[in-house]
Formats: sequence, structure tokens, C-alpha cells
Amino acid sequence: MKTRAVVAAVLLLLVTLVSCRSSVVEESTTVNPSEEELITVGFSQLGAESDWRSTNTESMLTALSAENGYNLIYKNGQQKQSNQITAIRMFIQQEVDYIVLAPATETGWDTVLEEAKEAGIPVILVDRRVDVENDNLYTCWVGSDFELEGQKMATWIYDYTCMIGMAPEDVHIVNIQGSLGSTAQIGRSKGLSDAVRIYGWDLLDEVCGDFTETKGREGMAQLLQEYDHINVVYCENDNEAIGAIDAIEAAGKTVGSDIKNGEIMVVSFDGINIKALEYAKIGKISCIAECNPLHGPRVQALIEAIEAGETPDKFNYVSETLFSSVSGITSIEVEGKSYSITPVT
Ligand code: GZL
Repeated sequence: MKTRAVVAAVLLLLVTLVSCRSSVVEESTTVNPSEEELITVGFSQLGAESDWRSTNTESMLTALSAENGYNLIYKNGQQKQSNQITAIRMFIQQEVDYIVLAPATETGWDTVLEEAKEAGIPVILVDRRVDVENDNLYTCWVGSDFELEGQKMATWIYDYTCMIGMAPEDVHIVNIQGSLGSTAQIGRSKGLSDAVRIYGWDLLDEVCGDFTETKGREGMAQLLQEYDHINVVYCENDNEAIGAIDAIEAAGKTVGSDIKNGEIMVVSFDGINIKALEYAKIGKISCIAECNPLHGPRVQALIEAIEAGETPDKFNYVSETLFSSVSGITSIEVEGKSYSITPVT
């Protein structure tokens, strides 16, 4: 790889020069390649709202490190698109080689992405998508198929309720949605709303949990005030599910999959938060749809392909599974494709 060869050559040259000096260098010095030998990447992350997000950030920072040949400028948007737009404009001023964007919401990016394009800086999207007039404003995207995640979870709920002999009209479900307007929320909510229409479930209400534990708890408490016959809670990430379970138990109710005998079944997305995986193991969360956050190496591979003169695929999806400790369902089928359930033990 041209850049790495330059870095290696520079390192060898610098080490040779140091060892030729008349005075003996007493301590070993690691020579860092100067910034111009590295690929400079400006990474605008949307925030730190969840365990998924923190894991995603860690993956990106580890992959786009100096030892891997990168000079990374990382900016946390703190859940505000305006902060991300400011960061992108700063990256343009700094003439970075690439901009990597994890967008908070889908809309509002046309102007700043046009500025990046005019500056000749390739933009790689990671995780959520953007809704722009011209898809040429970004080079490529890598992330999850969020609607498929929702379809898989809805299919699991359908298969489970059929297995226990529950009529669809007796499924009284609420949705604690993620950050409104984010691709993850749009896709997961659509997967559920389509299933409600197809199967005839009773969707009682939807509240925004913003992918956080606090809002998941507040939203669930509000729903329990308003409805006394909820038997399925669809949480659009693990942090919301943990908060929702706190609220359900604080109201004196029991979480679990025995919904025919009064338990409230909680399902979730991500599969990153340790406590959520523990809950899945003991049946407090009945099913988790995996949402894989480890995009660092994937973004690194996309940059290396572009550096090598290749044209990567525009959309790069990661494959994901379902986690559950509920017995009786070993796989589900969505649009003719089978997905196995990974037991949580
Ligand atoms: C999904 C990601 C979502 C996660 C949440 O790829 O955008 O945002 O599901 C996170 O945990 O906050």
C-alpha cells in the first residue's frame, strides 16, 4: 500500500539517521511518522447515547489508528446534527483525506455533503443512512439492514405467539422507539408496523425512548399508567429495554415469555450491553436482534480499497443473528430466507 510503504521508508530513514548520530541515544525512541505520511480521516460520530454507540466508537478509533497508518480527527456530535455539520466543515478546512460520518438522522445533509464534494473529499457513511437528493454526495455506506432487523423480530414474535396458541388479536404490543428519524428507528418501527397490519396484532401505542435507558424507563412507566393489558414490549435497543424492565418491575409486574399467564414479554435490539445479554440468558428479555457495531475494520477496508484505486460497493450490509434463551424456536424465515437463533446460555 503506497502510504504504508512511505511510512515504512520514512521510519527506516529516521531510525538510520538517529543511529548515525555521534552521541549514543540513551533511551529508545519510537519514531512516529509525521502526519503527512498518514491518511487523515475526519470522523463525525453522532454521540454516546448507548452501549452500541460506545462500542462502535471504540471499533472506529482502534481501526483508524496511527499504527494502522491513519491520522484520525474524532468529533463527538453529542446527538446534535448541528455539531456534526460543524465538524464536517472543520474537516473540510483541514483538508482531510476522507470524511467518515455516522449521521444522527437521515435528513438535512445535502448542503454540507455538497461542500465536501466540492472540496474533493470522499465521504463514507457508517451505521445510519442519509436521505439526500443525490447519492453521489457520498462514496459508500456500511451498516445494518434495520428493516430486516425489525422483520426478523416481528417474525420471532409471530412464531412464538403461534407456538403458545395466542390469537393475534390478544397480542397487545407497545413500541418504545429509538431516536425519531434515525434509520435504525425508521427500519425497526416499519418492521413492527408491517407485522401489526399483516398479523392483526393490537398495537396499543408508540413512545420515543431515544435509545437511552432513562427514556426507556420513563416511556414504559407512562405506558403502564395508560394501559393495563400490555403483554409485549418492543424496545428498539437494549438500553431502552433495561429501563423498561425497571419500570415494569417497579409497577409490580413480571417480565418473561409466559404472556398467557400475565407476564410481560420484552424484546430488544443490539446485543451489546452486558446486562441485556444477562437478561436474555435468564429470560427477562425474550429475544434480542443483533445489531453489529464493529464497523472500524469495515471502514478501514473501504478506505484501503479506495486508496488502491478500487470502487467499493455503494451499500455494504453486515450479516446479523437473533439471540434468545426461549426454547421452541430455533430459526425464523423472512422473505424466503432462514435465520438461525443463537441460544443465549
Ligand atoms: C444502530 C444504531 C442504534 C443502536 C442504538 O445501528 O444506530 O443507535 O441500535 C444506538 O443502540 O444508539
